[in-house]
Amino acid sequence: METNAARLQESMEEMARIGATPGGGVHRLTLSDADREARDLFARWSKEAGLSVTVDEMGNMFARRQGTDESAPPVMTGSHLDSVPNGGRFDGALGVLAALEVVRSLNDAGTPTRHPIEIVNWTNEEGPRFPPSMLGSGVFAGAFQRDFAYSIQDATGKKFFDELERIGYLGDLPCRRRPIAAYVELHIEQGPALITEGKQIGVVEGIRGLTWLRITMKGERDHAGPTPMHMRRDALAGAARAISAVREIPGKLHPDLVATVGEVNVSPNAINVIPGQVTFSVDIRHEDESILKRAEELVLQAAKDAAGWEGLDMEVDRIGGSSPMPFDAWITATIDDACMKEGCSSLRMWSAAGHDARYAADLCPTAMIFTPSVGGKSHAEDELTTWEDVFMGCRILGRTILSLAQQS
Ligand code: HGY
Ligand code: MN
Ligand code: MN
Repeated sequence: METNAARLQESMEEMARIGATPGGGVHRLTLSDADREARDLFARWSKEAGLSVTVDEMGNMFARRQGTDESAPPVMTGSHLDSVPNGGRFDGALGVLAALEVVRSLNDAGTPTRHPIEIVNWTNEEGPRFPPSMLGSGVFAGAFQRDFAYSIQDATGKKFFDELERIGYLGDLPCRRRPIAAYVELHIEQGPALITEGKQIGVVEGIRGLTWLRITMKGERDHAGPTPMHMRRDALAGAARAISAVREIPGKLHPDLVATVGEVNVSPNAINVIPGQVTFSVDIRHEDESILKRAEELVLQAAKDAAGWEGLDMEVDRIGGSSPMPFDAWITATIDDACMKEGCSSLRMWSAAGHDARYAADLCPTAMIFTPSVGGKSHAEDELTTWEDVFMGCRILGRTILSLAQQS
Protein backbone atom coordinates (compact mmCIF):
# COMPACT_ATOMS: atom_id res chain seq x y z
CA MET A 1 0.00 0.00 0.00
CA GLU A 2 1.56 3.26 -1.16
CA THR A 3 1.40 6.31 1.13
CA ASN A 4 2.19 9.84 -0.02
CA ALA A 5 5.25 11.07 1.89
CA ALA A 6 5.13 14.62 0.52
CA ARG A 7 1.48 15.02 1.53
CA LEU A 8 2.18 13.69 5.04
CA GLN A 9 5.15 16.04 5.46
CA GLU A 10 3.05 18.98 4.29
CA SER A 11 0.28 18.12 6.77
CA MET A 12 2.76 17.71 9.64
CA GLU A 13 4.39 21.05 8.80
CA GLU A 14 1.05 22.87 8.53
CA MET A 15 -0.12 21.38 11.86
CA ALA A 16 3.21 22.39 13.47
CA ARG A 17 2.51 26.02 12.54
CA ILE A 18 -0.41 25.99 15.01
CA GLY A 19 1.01 27.05 18.37
CA ALA A 20 4.51 27.17 16.86
CA THR A 21 7.21 28.39 19.27
CA PRO A 22 10.39 30.31 18.34
CA GLY A 23 12.50 27.26 19.30
CA GLY A 24 10.82 25.05 16.67
CA GLY A 25 8.33 23.33 18.97
CA VAL A 26 4.61 23.78 19.67
CA HIS A 27 2.70 25.23 22.59
CA ARG A 28 -0.80 23.75 22.21
CA LEU A 29 -2.23 23.24 25.70
CA THR A 30 -5.46 21.28 26.00
CA LEU A 31 -8.59 23.36 25.25
CA SER A 32 -6.54 26.43 24.38
CA ASP A 33 -7.21 28.50 21.24
CA ALA A 34 -4.30 26.69 19.59
CA ASP A 35 -5.92 23.34 20.45
CA ARG A 36 -9.16 24.56 18.86
CA GLU A 37 -7.27 25.62 15.73
CA ALA A 38 -5.59 22.20 15.49
CA ARG A 39 -8.94 20.46 15.96
CA ASP A 40 -10.59 22.61 13.30
CA LEU A 41 -7.80 21.79 10.84
CA PHE A 42 -8.03 18.05 11.57
CA ALA A 43 -11.82 18.16 11.13
CA ARG A 44 -11.52 20.04 7.81
CA TRP A 45 -8.92 17.62 6.44
CA SER A 46 -10.98 14.63 7.60
CA LYS A 47 -14.12 15.90 5.85
CA GLU A 48 -12.11 16.62 2.70
CA ALA A 49 -11.05 12.94 2.84
CA GLY A 50 -14.72 11.91 2.91
CA LEU A 51 -14.74 10.98 6.60
CA SER A 52 -17.66 11.64 8.91
CA VAL A 53 -16.47 13.55 12.00
CA THR A 54 -18.19 13.18 15.37
CA VAL A 55 -17.26 14.76 18.72
CA ASP A 56 -18.17 13.28 22.10
CA GLU A 57 -18.93 15.00 25.40
CA MET A 58 -15.23 15.00 26.33
CA GLY A 59 -14.27 16.58 23.03
CA ASN A 60 -12.73 13.37 21.69
CA MET A 61 -12.94 13.56 17.88
CA PHE A 62 -13.65 10.50 15.70
CA ALA A 63 -13.15 10.69 11.91
CA ARG A 64 -14.76 7.59 10.36
CA ARG A 65 -14.15 5.94 6.98
CA GLN A 66 -16.99 3.60 6.11
CA GLY A 67 -16.37 -0.12 5.84
CA THR A 68 -18.04 -2.52 3.42
CA ASP A 69 -19.65 -3.99 6.53
CA GLU A 70 -20.93 -1.03 8.51
CA SER A 71 -22.12 -3.33 11.28
CA ALA A 72 -18.53 -4.43 11.95
CA PRO A 73 -16.73 -2.71 14.85
CA PRO A 74 -14.19 -0.13 13.65
CA VAL A 75 -10.42 -0.45 13.63
CA MET A 76 -9.38 2.63 15.60
CA THR A 77 -6.13 4.55 15.25
CA GLY A 78 -4.93 8.07 16.07
CA SER A 79 -3.39 9.87 19.03
CA HIS A 80 -3.60 13.48 20.33
CA LEU A 81 -3.08 17.06 19.10
CA ASP A 82 -2.50 18.77 22.45
CA SER A 83 1.06 19.35 23.68
CA VAL A 84 2.98 20.00 26.87
CA PRO A 85 4.05 23.63 27.40
CA ASN A 86 6.60 24.47 24.67
CA GLY A 87 6.68 20.83 23.60
CA GLY A 88 7.64 19.05 20.41
CA ARG A 89 5.86 19.04 17.05
CA PHE A 90 5.84 15.24 16.59
CA ASP A 91 4.38 14.11 19.96
CA GLY A 92 0.79 13.06 19.22
CA ALA A 93 0.48 14.86 15.88
CA LEU A 94 2.40 12.07 14.14
CA GLY A 95 -0.18 9.47 15.17
CA VAL A 96 -3.16 11.54 14.07
CA LEU A 97 -1.74 12.77 10.77
CA ALA A 98 -0.09 9.49 9.73
CA ALA A 99 -3.47 7.81 10.28
CA LEU A 100 -5.07 10.49 8.08
CA GLU A 101 -2.41 9.81 5.43
CA VAL A 102 -3.23 6.08 5.55
CA VAL A 103 -6.92 6.85 4.93
CA ARG A 104 -6.09 9.36 2.17
CA SER A 105 -3.91 6.65 0.55
CA LEU A 106 -6.64 4.01 0.81
CA ASN A 107 -8.97 6.50 -0.87
CA ASP A 108 -6.43 7.20 -3.65
CA ALA A 109 -6.06 3.47 -4.25
CA GLY A 110 -9.84 2.94 -4.09
CA THR A 111 -9.26 0.23 -1.50
CA PRO A 112 -12.33 -0.69 0.54
CA THR A 113 -11.97 -2.31 3.95
CA ARG A 114 -14.47 -4.61 5.62
CA HIS A 115 -14.22 -2.86 8.99
CA PRO A 116 -14.77 0.88 9.21
CA ILE A 117 -11.64 2.82 10.18
CA GLU A 118 -11.85 5.56 12.82
CA ILE A 119 -9.11 8.13 13.38
CA VAL A 120 -9.31 9.54 16.91
CA ASN A 121 -7.95 12.76 18.38
CA TRP A 122 -8.12 12.19 22.15
CA THR A 123 -8.70 15.17 24.45
CA ASN A 124 -6.10 16.07 27.09
CA GLU A 125 -3.60 13.30 26.51
CA GLU A 126 -0.84 15.40 28.07
CA GLY A 127 -2.31 16.55 31.37
CA PRO A 128 -0.18 19.50 32.61
CA ARG A 129 -3.07 21.98 32.30
CA PHE A 130 -5.86 19.65 33.48
CA PRO A 131 -4.31 16.66 35.26
CA PRO A 132 -4.52 13.68 35.01
CA SER A 133 -3.13 12.82 31.60
CA MET A 134 -4.96 10.57 29.11
CA LEU A 135 -8.21 12.08 30.42
CA GLY A 136 -10.32 11.86 27.23
CA SER A 137 -9.41 8.24 26.58
CA GLY A 138 -9.71 7.50 30.31
CA VAL A 139 -13.33 8.73 30.46
CA PHE A 140 -14.07 6.84 27.23
CA ALA A 141 -12.74 3.63 28.80
CA GLY A 142 -14.47 4.26 32.13
CA ALA A 143 -11.30 4.93 34.15
CA PHE A 144 -12.59 8.41 35.09
CA GLN A 145 -16.09 9.83 35.48
CA ARG A 146 -17.08 12.54 33.01
CA ASP A 147 -18.22 14.93 35.75
CA PHE A 148 -14.88 14.54 37.57
CA ALA A 149 -13.16 15.60 34.35
CA TYR A 150 -15.57 18.52 33.91
CA SER A 151 -14.72 19.81 37.40
CA ILE A 152 -10.92 19.91 37.00
CA GLN A 153 -9.51 23.43 37.19
CA ASP A 154 -6.31 24.74 35.68
CA ALA A 155 -3.79 26.88 37.58
CA THR A 156 -5.83 30.03 36.81
CA GLY A 157 -9.08 28.49 38.09
CA LYS A 158 -10.61 27.88 34.65
CA LYS A 159 -12.76 24.74 34.58
CA PHE A 160 -12.32 21.94 32.03
CA PHE A 161 -16.03 22.00 31.14
CA ASP A 162 -16.09 25.77 30.55
CA GLU A 163 -12.97 25.65 28.37
CA LEU A 164 -14.29 22.70 26.36
CA GLU A 165 -17.53 24.62 25.75
CA ARG A 166 -15.62 27.84 24.99
CA ILE A 167 -13.60 26.27 22.16
CA GLY A 168 -16.75 24.71 20.70
CA TYR A 169 -15.85 21.04 21.22
CA LEU A 170 -18.38 20.02 23.85
CA GLY A 171 -19.93 17.29 21.73
CA ASP A 172 -23.26 15.61 22.42
CA LEU A 173 -22.10 12.07 21.68
CA PRO A 174 -21.86 10.15 24.98
CA CYS A 175 -18.22 9.52 25.95
CA ARG A 176 -18.34 5.85 26.77
CA ARG A 177 -16.89 2.57 25.63
CA ARG A 178 -18.30 0.88 22.54
CA PRO A 179 -17.25 -2.11 20.38
CA ILE A 180 -13.85 -1.59 18.74
CA ALA A 181 -12.18 -4.32 16.68
CA ALA A 182 -8.62 -3.18 17.40
CA TYR A 183 -6.61 -0.06 18.30
CA VAL A 184 -3.14 0.75 16.97
CA GLU A 185 -1.32 4.03 17.66
CA LEU A 186 1.77 5.38 15.93
CA HIS A 187 3.91 7.58 18.18
CA ILE A 188 7.48 8.81 18.51
CA GLU A 189 9.40 6.77 21.09
CA GLN A 190 10.40 9.81 23.17
CA GLY A 191 13.35 7.85 24.55
CA PRO A 192 16.80 6.58 23.43
CA ALA A 193 16.18 2.83 22.82
CA LEU A 194 15.59 2.80 19.03
CA ILE A 195 18.30 5.32 18.22
CA THR A 196 20.79 3.49 20.46
CA GLU A 197 19.97 0.06 19.00
CA GLY A 198 19.89 1.48 15.45
CA LYS A 199 16.37 0.16 14.81
CA GLN A 200 13.78 1.84 12.55
CA ILE A 201 10.54 0.73 14.27
CA GLY A 202 9.50 -0.07 17.83
CA VAL A 203 6.92 -2.86 18.18
CA VAL A 204 5.41 -1.82 21.50
CA GLU A 205 4.20 -4.76 23.57
CA GLY A 206 3.27 -2.95 26.75
CA ILE A 207 3.13 0.37 28.61
CA ARG A 208 4.53 1.30 32.00
CA GLY A 209 2.36 2.26 34.90
CA LEU A 210 2.52 5.81 36.21
CA THR A 211 1.66 7.61 39.43
CA TRP A 212 1.17 11.39 39.71
CA LEU A 213 1.23 13.05 43.14
CA ARG A 214 0.99 16.65 44.28
CA ILE A 215 2.56 17.27 47.71
CA THR A 216 1.92 20.50 49.66
CA MET A 217 4.20 21.60 52.48
CA LYS A 218 2.75 24.25 54.85
CA GLY A 219 5.00 26.34 57.13
CA GLU A 220 4.93 29.95 58.31
CA ARG A 221 5.48 32.89 55.98
CA ASP A 222 7.54 35.56 57.68
CA HIS A 223 10.08 38.31 57.12
CA ALA A 224 13.36 37.05 55.60
CA GLY A 225 15.36 39.57 57.63
CA PRO A 226 14.46 39.72 61.34
CA THR A 227 13.26 36.11 61.69
CA PRO A 228 16.04 34.08 63.38
CA MET A 229 16.79 30.74 61.67
CA HIS A 230 15.69 28.69 64.73
CA MET A 231 12.25 30.35 64.63
CA ARG A 232 11.49 29.52 61.00
CA ARG A 233 9.08 27.00 59.44
CA ASP A 234 10.34 27.37 55.91
CA ALA A 235 8.08 25.45 53.48
CA LEU A 236 10.62 25.65 50.67
CA ALA A 237 13.48 24.33 52.82
CA GLY A 238 11.34 21.29 53.66
CA ALA A 239 10.21 20.81 50.05
CA ALA A 240 13.78 21.07 48.77
CA ARG A 241 14.87 18.33 51.17
CA ALA A 242 11.98 16.13 49.97
CA ILE A 243 12.68 16.85 46.28
CA SER A 244 16.33 15.86 46.54
CA ALA A 245 15.28 12.67 48.37
CA VAL A 246 12.87 11.82 45.49
CA ARG A 247 15.80 12.05 43.07
CA GLU A 248 17.64 9.31 45.02
CA ILE A 249 14.79 6.79 45.24
CA PRO A 250 15.12 5.11 41.79
CA GLY A 251 18.76 4.31 42.51
CA LYS A 252 17.72 2.55 45.69
CA LEU A 253 14.87 0.52 44.14
CA HIS A 254 15.31 -0.48 40.49
CA PRO A 255 17.42 0.63 37.49
CA ASP A 256 14.32 1.10 35.28
CA LEU A 257 12.40 3.15 37.88
CA VAL A 258 12.05 6.86 37.13
CA ALA A 259 10.84 9.64 39.43
CA THR A 260 10.51 13.30 38.42
CA VAL A 261 9.61 16.53 40.17
CA GLY A 262 8.48 18.73 37.28
CA GLU A 263 6.31 21.38 38.94
CA VAL A 264 7.07 23.54 41.98
CA ASN A 265 4.81 26.37 43.14
CA VAL A 266 6.13 28.58 45.93
CA SER A 267 3.92 30.98 47.87
CA PRO A 268 4.34 33.89 47.99
CA ASN A 269 7.50 33.41 45.87
CA ALA A 270 9.03 36.73 46.98
CA ILE A 271 12.70 37.36 47.59
CA ASN A 272 12.27 38.78 51.09
CA VAL A 273 9.52 36.47 52.40
CA ILE A 274 10.05 33.09 54.02
CA PRO A 275 7.85 30.75 51.93
CA GLY A 276 4.69 29.78 53.77
CA GLN A 277 3.53 27.10 51.33
CA VAL A 278 5.07 25.00 48.54
CA THR A 279 3.33 22.51 46.25
CA PHE A 280 5.38 20.17 44.09
CA SER A 281 4.51 17.32 41.72
CA VAL A 282 5.97 13.81 41.62
CA ASP A 283 5.77 11.60 38.50
CA ILE A 284 6.77 7.94 39.09
CA ARG A 285 6.92 5.25 36.38
CA HIS A 286 7.67 1.54 36.14
CA GLU A 287 6.36 -1.56 34.35
CA ASP A 288 6.03 -3.54 37.60
CA GLU A 289 3.05 -2.57 39.78
CA SER A 290 4.73 -3.65 43.05
CA ILE A 291 7.82 -1.51 42.36
CA LEU A 292 5.59 1.43 41.44
CA LYS A 293 3.75 1.05 44.77
CA ARG A 294 6.99 0.69 46.77
CA ALA A 295 8.39 3.80 45.11
CA GLU A 296 5.26 5.76 46.07
CA GLU A 297 5.66 4.62 49.70
CA LEU A 298 9.32 5.74 49.74
CA VAL A 299 8.41 9.12 48.21
CA LEU A 300 5.72 9.71 50.83
CA GLN A 301 8.03 8.64 53.66
CA ALA A 302 10.79 10.97 52.41
CA ALA A 303 8.32 13.86 52.20
CA LYS A 304 7.00 13.13 55.67
CA ASP A 305 10.55 13.08 57.12
CA ALA A 306 11.42 16.35 55.37
CA ALA A 307 8.26 18.01 56.66
CA GLY A 308 9.02 16.78 60.19
CA TRP A 309 12.59 18.09 59.98
CA GLU A 310 11.31 21.65 59.31
CA GLY A 311 8.16 21.41 61.48
CA LEU A 312 5.80 21.65 58.48
CA ASP A 313 2.33 20.30 57.85
CA MET A 314 1.97 18.17 54.71
CA GLU A 315 -0.90 17.27 52.37
CA VAL A 316 -0.76 14.70 49.56
CA ASP A 317 -3.03 14.63 46.50
CA ARG A 318 -2.90 11.59 44.19
CA ILE A 319 -3.81 13.36 40.95
CA GLY A 320 -3.33 10.55 38.44
CA GLY A 321 -2.21 7.06 37.85
CA SER A 322 -2.56 4.09 35.57
CA SER A 323 -1.36 0.53 36.08
CA PRO A 324 1.17 -1.14 33.78
CA MET A 325 -0.53 -2.88 30.82
CA PRO A 326 0.76 -5.52 28.39
CA PHE A 327 -0.49 -5.02 24.79
CA ASP A 328 -2.04 -7.64 22.53
CA ALA A 329 0.05 -10.36 20.85
CA TRP A 330 -2.19 -10.44 17.75
CA ILE A 331 -1.61 -6.74 17.12
CA THR A 332 2.13 -6.84 17.79
CA ALA A 333 2.40 -9.86 15.46
CA THR A 334 0.55 -7.87 12.79
CA ILE A 335 3.04 -5.00 13.24
CA ASP A 336 5.94 -7.48 13.07
CA ASP A 337 4.53 -8.82 9.82
CA ALA A 338 4.27 -5.28 8.41
CA CYS A 339 7.92 -4.67 9.31
CA MET A 340 8.97 -7.90 7.65
CA LYS A 341 7.08 -6.95 4.47
CA GLU A 342 8.60 -3.44 4.51
CA GLY A 343 12.04 -4.93 5.17
CA CYS A 344 12.71 -2.61 8.10
CA SER A 345 14.49 -3.36 11.35
CA SER A 346 12.40 -3.44 14.52
CA LEU A 347 12.71 -3.80 18.26
CA ARG A 348 10.20 -5.22 20.71
CA MET A 349 9.87 -2.85 23.65
CA TRP A 350 7.65 -1.36 26.36
CA SER A 351 6.59 2.28 26.42
CA ALA A 352 8.02 4.38 29.25
CA ALA A 353 5.75 7.27 28.25
CA GLY A 354 2.02 7.33 28.90
CA HIS A 355 -0.32 7.09 25.91
CA ASP A 356 -4.05 6.84 25.20
CA ALA A 357 -3.37 3.29 24.04
CA ARG A 358 -3.17 2.45 27.77
CA TYR A 359 -6.93 2.92 28.10
CA ALA A 360 -7.74 1.57 24.64
CA ALA A 361 -6.11 -1.65 25.86
CA ASP A 362 -8.88 -1.93 28.47
CA LEU A 363 -11.41 -2.08 25.59
CA CYS A 364 -9.92 -4.05 22.69
CA PRO A 365 -6.77 -5.67 21.28
CA THR A 366 -4.24 -2.82 21.28
CA ALA A 367 -0.59 -2.09 20.52
CA MET A 368 1.66 0.75 19.40
CA ILE A 369 4.26 1.48 16.77
CA PHE A 370 7.22 3.70 17.66
CA THR A 371 9.51 5.73 15.45
CA PRO A 372 12.96 6.78 16.69
CA SER A 373 13.47 10.07 18.55
CA VAL A 374 16.73 11.80 17.65
CA GLY A 375 18.86 11.93 20.79
CA GLY A 376 15.94 10.23 22.59
CA LYS A 377 14.62 13.74 23.19
CA SER A 378 10.96 14.72 23.66
CA HIS A 379 8.68 17.14 25.56
CA ALA A 380 11.11 19.78 24.34
CA GLU A 381 11.15 22.17 21.38
CA ASP A 382 14.06 20.30 19.80
CA GLU A 383 12.12 17.00 19.72
CA LEU A 384 12.94 15.48 16.33
CA THR A 385 12.16 12.43 14.22
CA THR A 386 13.65 12.29 10.72
CA TRP A 387 11.24 12.44 7.77
CA GLU A 388 12.58 9.07 6.60
CA ASP A 389 11.51 7.55 9.96
CA VAL A 390 8.17 9.40 9.85
CA PHE A 391 7.42 7.92 6.43
CA MET A 392 8.48 4.42 7.50
CA GLY A 393 6.25 4.69 10.56
CA CYS A 394 3.33 5.71 8.34
CA ARG A 395 3.90 2.75 5.98
CA ILE A 396 4.02 0.30 8.90
CA LEU A 397 0.86 1.86 10.32
CA GLY A 398 -0.81 1.59 6.92
CA ARG A 399 0.03 -2.07 6.45
CA THR A 400 -1.08 -2.84 10.02
CA ILE A 401 -4.41 -0.99 9.71
CA LEU A 402 -5.13 -2.55 6.31
CA SER A 403 -4.47 -6.04 7.66
CA LEU A 404 -6.65 -5.50 10.75
CA ALA A 405 -9.47 -3.84 8.80
CA GLN A 406 -9.74 -6.69 6.30
CA GLN A 407 -10.21 -9.31 9.02
CA SER A 408 -13.46 -11.25 8.74
O1 HGY B 1 3.29 11.90 30.39
C1 HGY B 1 3.35 11.22 29.38
O2 HGY B 1 4.05 10.22 29.37
C2 HGY B 1 2.59 11.56 28.14
O3 HGY B 1 3.41 12.31 27.29
N1 HGY B 1 1.39 12.32 28.45
MN1 MN C 1 2.09 11.79 23.23
MN1 MN D 1 3.60 13.82 25.50
